[in-house]
Amino acid sequence: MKTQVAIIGAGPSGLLLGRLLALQGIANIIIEAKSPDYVLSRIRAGVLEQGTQNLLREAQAGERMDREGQIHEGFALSFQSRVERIDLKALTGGKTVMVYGQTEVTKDLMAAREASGDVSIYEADEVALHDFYGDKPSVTYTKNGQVHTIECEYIAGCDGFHGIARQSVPGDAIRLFERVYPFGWLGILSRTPPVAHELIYANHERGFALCSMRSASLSRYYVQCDLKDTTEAWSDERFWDELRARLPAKTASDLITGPSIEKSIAPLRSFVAEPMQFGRLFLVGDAAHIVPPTGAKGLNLAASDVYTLYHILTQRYRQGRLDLIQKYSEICLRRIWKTERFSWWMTSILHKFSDDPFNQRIQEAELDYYTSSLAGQTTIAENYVGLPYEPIE
Ligand code: RFL
Ligand code: PHB
Repeated sequence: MKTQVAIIGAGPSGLLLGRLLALQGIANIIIEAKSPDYVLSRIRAGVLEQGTQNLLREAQAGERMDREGQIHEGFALSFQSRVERIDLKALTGGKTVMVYGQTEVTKDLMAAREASGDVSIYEADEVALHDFYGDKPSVTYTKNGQVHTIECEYIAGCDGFHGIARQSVPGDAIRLFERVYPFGWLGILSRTPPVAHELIYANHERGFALCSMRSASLSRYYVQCDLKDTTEAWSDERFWDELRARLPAKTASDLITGPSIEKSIAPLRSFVAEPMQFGRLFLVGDAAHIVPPTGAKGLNLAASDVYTLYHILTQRYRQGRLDLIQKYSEICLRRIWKTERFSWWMTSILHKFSDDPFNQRIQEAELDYYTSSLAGQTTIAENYVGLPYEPIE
């Protein structure tokens, strides 16, 4: 098989890039290790920045999002039994975010790809990248015991943190930056109405909690947990009791509970790989960087990488611009590091890092300071709605 761009991974990065390139007439094939059902079963992000929404519209995959997604004009920070609202819209000159699940985004992009007839290969084993430092890169994989080769001009590594693309780069060509946090998030999905109309991020001496949602009848809640915890150790009852204990009294009493329909534990990590381009290979999304979910940035950062690569490749194929290829890393990394900083900061002010009460008081003072100052609220708001994209010229 032959194509222009081989895309490894059918998560949001790979599907969105594939769709945008196809709409520009740039041929691409997606190679994914898992089945479509498996990809859709991963419950992850829920908050989309305006830049991400716009890109989905440009990909002609935003119709259901615009119909079913909820616009959020603010969110709350809770600490010391207080609830302080960050008014995103007022603080950013009218910007908002959209609550629409990653599962739905993925479903919409998969449907668009199926309708357009562009090739996706699911359940591909032993995916391997070849010759991306030369002029004729290729990707091989096995399926049903047979080896297949895709010859291409560029490879987009959209295969997540554990993918093969980053691992295929020689160790001396890449620099890795990492921080692993000493806790995880235990998340549940339940068919219950959300406890509030807007998200609540709670700092509490027992640990962090988050009240989020997917729709008017579907809630997503998280509590900070120990890294050694297992979902078996957390009955639904234990989860609801712990969540209630970490919320302000009024919110706790408003909480409607029900059986969980999904329960999982995610470790928290900050990670950046530099650079993100190696000859004809580009790393995109979680393959190149991870943020802890506290700022709701992972999927949005993947979308801004896609925006940059999509524009660079479009100019490459439309105008023969080769000079932009080498700019991919620096353009992406400027926005990535600022977003890494925000996600790290949100994580550090909201989570319990130790039993030392001094730390708790410092976090409370920091939250008090930021939420009582217009400058403080503004810096939170402009990062939360998403920093601007750099134009590609
Ligand atoms: P993905 O989604 O991991 O997709 C990568 C795909 O590549 C496939 N793959 C391979 N394919 C072929 N060959 C191989 N060797 C392969 N190895 C892997 C995988 O099967 C998979 O299908 O990466 P992508 O596309 O870059 O998307 C990134 C986002 O998924 C991620 O950043 C977000 O989910 C992070 N995230 C959040 N982001 C937000 O913007 N807002 C949020 O509110 C938010 N909440 C979250 C989150 C992530 C969480 N977890 C579980 C880590 C909440 C949680 C709990
Ligand atoms: C979610 O709804 O899954 C969600 C929302 C906000 C975050 C992280 C996750 O910061």
